Amino acid sequence: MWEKRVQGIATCVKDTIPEEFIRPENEQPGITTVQGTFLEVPIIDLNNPDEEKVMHDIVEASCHWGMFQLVNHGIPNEAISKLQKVGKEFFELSLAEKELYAKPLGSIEGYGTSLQKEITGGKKAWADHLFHKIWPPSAINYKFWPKNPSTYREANEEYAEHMHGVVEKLFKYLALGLGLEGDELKDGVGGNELIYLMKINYYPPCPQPELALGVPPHTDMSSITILVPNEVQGLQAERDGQWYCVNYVPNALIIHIGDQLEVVSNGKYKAVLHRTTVTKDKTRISWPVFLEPPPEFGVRPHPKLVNEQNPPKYKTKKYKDYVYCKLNKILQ
Ligand SMILES: O=C(O)CCC(=O)C(=O)O
Repeated sequence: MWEKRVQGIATCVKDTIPEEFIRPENEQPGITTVQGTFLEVPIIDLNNPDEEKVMHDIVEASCHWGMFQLVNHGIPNEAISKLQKVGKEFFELSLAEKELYAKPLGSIEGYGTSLQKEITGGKKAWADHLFHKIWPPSAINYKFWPKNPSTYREANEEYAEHMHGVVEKLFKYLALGLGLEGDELKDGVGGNELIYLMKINYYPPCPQPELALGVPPHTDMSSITILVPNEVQGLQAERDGQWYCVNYVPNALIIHIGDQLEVVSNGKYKAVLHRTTVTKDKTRISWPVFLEPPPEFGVRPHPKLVNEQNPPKYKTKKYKDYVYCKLNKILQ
């Protein structure tokens, strides 16, 4: 099994990486990254007393970038550090201990490496991951939460609790910005049944980072993704057909607009196309939390946002069907 995990491969390879990780030239970050320019992704202060400005900035960023960084977001730095510490410690365990949490066939939750069907162009991504739901309590399956380190559960529960404030504020501002009532956008993607799916991406050092990708280009299937990275650079976003590095801002939360928010807003908010790169000598780790509708929940353009002049641009689709089509590359 060790040879299947990228973390294991990374410890065995010397100067060159196996062929299955070498991306085609039109995807290689060494060729396709705009060098020397960091993308000026909007940085928004969520604690700014001028709420009109906060709303305006969030709406602008969501319409034109699909991405922004939130500072003064209300999640204590200590809670984030604890989350990062236990996640890092889990990946530093022996392979045998990590494999106790290996994804069963057909499960999204668990420890693993990208599935064949998620792999683009037959190439593999330079990353391992762990997925598990952290909210609501009825959706949690603790069998996928590592017992080692012993504070793993406490750190994840604490982080989930702190996230609620950010989630509520984001949905409220995004709704008001479309002329909806405060709850209406969140209700359109699952309301109180919204699922928080935690993922840890573990990107080990890579001897040929210019040829490989950590995560290939994609938009998130979620409504919104709230991500904290460690301090190692690696997130890139597409802008006008070019790939740019996104600057690491200490203690910021990176917000991605996902596909379901694009649907419910009838295309006003744009899901961001992004990918990750890896580095020669540092391990990058990131903790995205995907805010997802329950599987049976039908997502559609909000009825208040469509009319004769603005017909729906997307079909109504149960989230589980959306996921199936996207993973199997079936036209939505
Ligand atoms: O690691 C990152 O910064 C982004 C991760 C990501 O896009 C994903 O896991 O879907």
